[in-house]
Amino acid sequence: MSLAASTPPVDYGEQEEQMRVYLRDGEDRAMSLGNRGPIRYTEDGSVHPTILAAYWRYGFYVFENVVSRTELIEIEADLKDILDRLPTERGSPVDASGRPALGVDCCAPTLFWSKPLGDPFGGTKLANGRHPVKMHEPVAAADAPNEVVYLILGSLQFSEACLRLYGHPDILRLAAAINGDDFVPFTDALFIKEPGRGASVAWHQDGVTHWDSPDWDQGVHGVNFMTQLYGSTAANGVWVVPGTHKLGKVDIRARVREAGTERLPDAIPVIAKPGDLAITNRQVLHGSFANTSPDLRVTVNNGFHRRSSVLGVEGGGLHAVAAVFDSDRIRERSRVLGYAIHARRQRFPDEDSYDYEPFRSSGEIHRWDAAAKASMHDYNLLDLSI
Ligand SMILES: O=C(O)CCC(=O)C(=O)O
Repeated sequence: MSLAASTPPVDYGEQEEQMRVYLRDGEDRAMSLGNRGPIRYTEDGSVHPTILAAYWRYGFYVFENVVSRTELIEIEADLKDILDRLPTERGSPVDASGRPALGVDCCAPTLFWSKPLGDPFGGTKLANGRHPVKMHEPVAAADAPNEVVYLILGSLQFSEACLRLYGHPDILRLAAAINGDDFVPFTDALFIKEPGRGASVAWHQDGVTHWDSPDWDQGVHGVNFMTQLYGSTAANGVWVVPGTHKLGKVDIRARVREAGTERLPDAIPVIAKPGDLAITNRQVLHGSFANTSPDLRVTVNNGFHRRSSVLGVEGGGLHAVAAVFDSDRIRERSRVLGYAIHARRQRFPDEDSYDYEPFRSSGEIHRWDAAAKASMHDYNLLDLSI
């Protein structure tokens, strides 16, 4: 797949007019909700409390202008390389140039395929059945491939620029403000929504382990960071139903039934420009529609948890094999954070580098070098999936 390939926009078929109205209304509501703006800190360096209050109120927030143009260009260059190296089709060992394809030597779940404009998870038992309703699957152009890769897990092993982004001090300060200074990694991904091809991600709430826990609260399943390489629109972006992270398990089928459509009336799209960063509470009801628009969306996705949500907990098994997460497992998975911070310091030596409290208190030092790079293969087998 190539970014240059232009795909003629397609539409939602007989639902096109309703969809257009929904997208336009959603965009208006997104811009007036009160959960967006630049990242701001108080004098003592804490994330500004009004930002955190809005995040906890709505379950998501859009930070404007977080990632520099220089960094976006580097991420884009890596993305192009990743796309060039994808298998020619599902099951193929080689890319379009005949080289061993990206991800085919990985044991961890890595490449996710869908038919163009399809909804591979909706209405299935996959991923613990957490996507109970299938989204509308518009018809793709006749010349579209049979399948596209729309999601890549373990993405930091394929891109040093994405690894450096993972060490971004604003991202890590926010992760600490939400999950505590001893926050831990969850998983990393690239979501690729090609114009006229990108798959739906049906309505769901993330998180599988803590819904019935006596310790359940609005933040127990952590937070996802979604950096936008090309921006995010109502047509290609994630939609969120504000406040649903406070409700426990939402009856998604009932919501769609009551609305008479999968266009949930109270949902709000993430509207973002290149370099903006959206954060979404993993419990908030969210999803995205098939991308019939002419605009590509690429989200660099990194998740983080509270340590207390993970330590001693049996994982959900969605991103990695289920196991009880002990402190060795957490330390081993957190190594990648150390590499990210060091790789970033090498590339941006004048930046105020993030000082991760668990490394400070344990004295652990992580260096980003060739050996570290080699050790990243399949690192996401250790994802802390809850
Ligand atoms: O980026 C998307 O379209 C979906 C993202 C999502 O559902 C997730 O990260 O849980």
